[in-house]
Amino acid sequence: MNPSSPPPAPLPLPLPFDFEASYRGYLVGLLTNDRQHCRQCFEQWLEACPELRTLYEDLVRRSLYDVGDLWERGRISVATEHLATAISESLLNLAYPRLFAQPRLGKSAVVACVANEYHQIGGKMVADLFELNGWRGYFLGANTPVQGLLELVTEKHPDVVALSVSVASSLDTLIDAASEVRAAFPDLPILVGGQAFRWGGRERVEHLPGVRCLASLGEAEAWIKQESGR
Ligand code: B12
Repeated sequence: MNPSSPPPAPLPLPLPFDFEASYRGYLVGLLTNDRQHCRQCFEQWLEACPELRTLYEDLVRRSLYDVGDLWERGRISVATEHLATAISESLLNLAYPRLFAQPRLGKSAVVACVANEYHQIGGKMVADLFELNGWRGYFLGANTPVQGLLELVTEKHPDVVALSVSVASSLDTLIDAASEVRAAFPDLPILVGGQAFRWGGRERVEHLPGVRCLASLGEAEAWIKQESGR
C-alpha cells in the first residue's frame, strides 16, 4: 500500500459474523453460479459494513481477483468467469439505496473506462463512491471513446474526471485520453486508477499536470472528502 494511503475501512466490532467463512462461501457461490447464496452473503455484508468500500473491496473485488487468478491458471472456464462477473455486477445494484442517503453537494464527477477497456466494475465502484459522498457520479461505463468523454465534460461541467484502466496494454490509451482532457480543460482535476497500475506506469501518467493516480477506493474517498470540504 502507498504510505500516504488512508487506513483500510474498519470492520465493525464485535464482528457480527465470520467474514472469512462468508467470503469463502461467497466465492464458491460465484464459481457454482449459486446466485441466491451470493445474494445472501452480499446482503449480510451490506448490513454489517458501515463503509461500503469494505464490501466492494473485501468481498466483490477480492472474489473477482480470485476468479481471475483461477481463470489465468486454467482452473475454471471462461464461461464460469463470465457467470461470476455477471453475478457480481448485478449484486452491486443492491447497494443503490445506500448511495443517495447523503445530502447532495452540487458537485459532480465524470467516470469512464478508456477506449478498448472492457473491465467496468472498478469504474462503477468509483462512480458509486462519488454518489455515496453526495456528488453526482456520471458513469460512462466500458470502452468510452475520448470524443464522447470530451463531449460529456463540455455538457456537464464536472468538478473532476476519473478514468479507469485494467489491462496493462491500455495504459497508452489512458495517457492519450488524459492528455486530451488536459488540453481541452486545463484546470480540471483528473483522477486515474485501476489494476493496470499493478504492473507500473504511475509516474508516466502523473507526469501530466493535474493528474493523480489513486490506488484504492480508500484513497479516492479521501480525495472526495477533501474536495467536499469535509
Ligand atoms: C471480469 C473480467 C473480465 C470481463 C470484464 C467484464 C466487465 N463487465 O467488467 C471481460 C470478459 C470483458 C474481460 C476481458 C479481458 N480480460 Co479480464 N478480467 C476480469 C477479472 C476476472 C475481474 C475484473 C474485475 O471486475 N475486478 C474487480 C474490480 C473491482 O477490480 P479493479 O478493476 O481492480 O477495480 C478496483 C481498483 O483497481 C480501483 N479502481 C479501478 N478503476 C479505478 C479508477 C479510479 C479513478 C480509481 C481512483 C480507482 C479505480 O477501484 C476498484 C476497487 O478497489 C480480472 C481479474 C482481476 N484481477 O481483476 C481479469 C483481468 C483484468 N483480465 C485480464 C485479461 C488478460 C483480459 C483479456 C485480455 C482476456 C482476453 N484474452 O480476451 C480481455 C481484455 C478485454 C479488454 N480489452 O478490456 C487480465 C489482465 C492482465 C494484464 N496484465 O493486464 C486479468 C487481471 C486476469 C488475469 N489474472 O490475467 N475480463
